[in-house]
Amino acid sequence: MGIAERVTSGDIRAVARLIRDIDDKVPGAREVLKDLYPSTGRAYVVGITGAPGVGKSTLVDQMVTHLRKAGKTVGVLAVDPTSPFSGGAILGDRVRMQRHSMDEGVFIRSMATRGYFGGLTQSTRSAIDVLDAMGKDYVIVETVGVGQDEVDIVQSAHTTIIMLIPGMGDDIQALKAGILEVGDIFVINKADREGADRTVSDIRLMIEMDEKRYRNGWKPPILTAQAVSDIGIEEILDEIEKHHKYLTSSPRRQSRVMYEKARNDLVEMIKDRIVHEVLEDIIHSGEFEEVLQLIVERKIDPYTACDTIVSTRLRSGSK
Ligand SMILES: Nc1nc2c(ncn2[C@@H]2O[C@H](COP(=O)(O)OP(=O)(O)O)[C@@H](O)[C@H]2O)c(=O)[nH]1
Ligand SMILES: [Mg+2]
Repeated sequence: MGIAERVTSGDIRAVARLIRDIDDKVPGAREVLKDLYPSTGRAYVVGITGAPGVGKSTLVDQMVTHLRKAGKTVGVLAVDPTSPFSGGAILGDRVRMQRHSMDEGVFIRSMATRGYFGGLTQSTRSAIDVLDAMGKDYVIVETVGVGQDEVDIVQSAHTTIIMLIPGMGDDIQALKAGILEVGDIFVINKADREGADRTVSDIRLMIEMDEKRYRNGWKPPILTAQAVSDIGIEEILDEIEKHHKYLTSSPRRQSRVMYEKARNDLVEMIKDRIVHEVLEDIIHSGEFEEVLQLIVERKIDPYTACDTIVSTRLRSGSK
C-alpha cells in the first residue's frame, strides 16, 4: 500500500510519519499530499488562539472529551513556534492531553518547524489536510496568538476561537490590530477569576465598534468558561455548531467562504515556496556571499545588490 492509501485508511504510524516529514520539509511529502487531496474537505476545522497560559490546551482537552462522547473523531495540532524543542509548552500539552492517548478516535501532534525560515503556516495547513484525509470529523488547531503566523494559521479554520482571560485590558488593545478581526467566537477563560464580566464588556464594545465585523450576519458571541473545571465547554461547542450552520446555510456565503479560503491557501503556498526555495537557494549561492562581502567593504550599496540578485534570479526563473 502507498503512503496516501495508508493515511486514508487511518494508519496512525503512516500519519505520524507524514506529518513529521511535512514539518521537516522532506520533498517527497508534497507528492503524498497531492495524492491525499481528493480525500480532504470533510473535516470541520476549529482554530483556537490566545496568549500563552490562557488555557488553550486545557480547553482543547475538554473539547476532545465532549466530542468523543458525542461519537466524533478528533485530530489536534498544537502549534507553538516559540517552543521549537521538545520541552516547554509542547511537552506540557502532550502530558495534559495524555488521557486521550489510548483512544484511537483521537490523534494529537505538535508542530514546530525547526527550519531557519519558519514555514509553520504552510506545514500546519498540510498537517490539517492529513488529519482530514485520515477521516477525523474535527481538526482542532491550537496556536499561540503572538504574530502574523498565527493569524495566517487560524485563517485555515472554519471557526476561529480567540481565548482571553480576565484582566487583559491592555492586551486587548494590542490584539485589536490583527487577531481580533479573525475571531468568530470569543472565550473568556478563567472566569473563576475576578474581572471576567469586565473583559466580556470590553470585548463586546470592541466588536460593536467594528461594524463591518458582523455586516455579513455573524456577530461573534462572547462566552465565559472555566476550562480546568469543565465549565462552559458545551456552550462553546454549541456556538461552533451554530457558526458551522451559519457558514453552510446560504450557498452564496458558502461559495464565498470557499473562495476566500482557497485564495488564502494558495497565496500562502506560493509565499512559502518563494521564501523557502528561492530565498534559501539565493542565500546559499556563491553570488550572495560575494555581494555581501562587497557591502561589508562598502564597495556596493545594498539596494543595488538586492536589485542585481533579484533580477538575475527572476530572469533565470525559479525552480
Ligand atoms: N484558574 C483557572 N486556571 C485555569 C483554567 N483553565 C486552565 N487553567 C490553568 O492555566 C494554566 C495554563 O493552561 P494551558 O491550557 O496550558 O494554557 P495554554 O498555554 O493556553 O495552552 C494551567 O495551569 C491550567 O490548569 C480556568 O478556567 N481557571
Ligand atoms: Mg498550550
